[in-house]
Amino acid sequence: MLTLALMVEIASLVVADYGSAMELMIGRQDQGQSRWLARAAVDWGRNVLAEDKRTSQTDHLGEIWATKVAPTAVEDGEVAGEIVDYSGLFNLNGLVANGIVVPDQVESYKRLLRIIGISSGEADGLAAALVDWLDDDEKREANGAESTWYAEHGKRYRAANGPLMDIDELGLVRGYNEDVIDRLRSLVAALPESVPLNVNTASPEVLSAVVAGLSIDDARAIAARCLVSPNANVGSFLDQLPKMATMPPASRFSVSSRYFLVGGRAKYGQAVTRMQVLLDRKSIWPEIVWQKIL
Ligand SMILES: [Ca+2]
Ligand SMILES: [Ca+2]
Repeated sequence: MLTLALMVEIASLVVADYGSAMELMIGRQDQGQSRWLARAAVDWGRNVLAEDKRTSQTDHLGEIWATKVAPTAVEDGEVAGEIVDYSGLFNLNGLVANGIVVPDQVESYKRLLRIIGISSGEADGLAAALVDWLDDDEKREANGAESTWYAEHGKRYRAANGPLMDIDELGLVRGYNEDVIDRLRSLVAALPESVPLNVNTASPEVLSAVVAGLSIDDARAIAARCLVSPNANVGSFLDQLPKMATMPPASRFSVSSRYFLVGGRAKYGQAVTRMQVLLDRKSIWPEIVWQKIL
């Protein structure tokens, strides 16, 4: 398996060549080299995920990919990386399928908002505004917001009427201030399509949100058990749900993951680069959905 150390070694060789030609541009040189290192960390993530797919049928937090790589020193700098399973997050784009609202997903989302401390009234408004942002019509939900609402409130953009590209896009939607987005950030994702939730990596908050009648305490117990003994199949997760819980369709769940976010952070001289890449591991080699340099 390709380790981070090896990736960094390869990157360092490239960096050394690249750097020597640009001695007069010290600042830019540091910037370029920190980017190479961040890229190496992301490549390391792709390799780890490909190796995992080759050797295991399920995905859980005890696997190698889930271990953060702490900042590791390299000559004149350092590099770090981490992989987050986005198939274990609540997919905001799932509130609407093919342009049409999915009512039970909206109910799950409202539960999630309440779990993170948002009042019931505010949660209803936030869910309605997001549904309007995602659905393909211009008919406004109660307390929602379509293009006319944005125009009336001095915004120079229309409702997207399509999937979110990224969580940061939430900042454009009615009611989503920084506080709300910060609370949601570690729990939700904007995936390009509906995929089953990986119950082995989902947080207690998300589990409790997607299963009506599963209390946050029961969800914490299930998640804690899963760390010790991950579910080999969806059935073993469903068996642990309390009798009061409303059983969602089993097809909503999975014990493996398709989407991952790989984050790389590198420092070289004065320059720091943070890079994020969303990967789709539909087949063994994960494909890049988007990438960002922060
Ligand atoms: Ca795996
Ligand atoms: Ca709409």
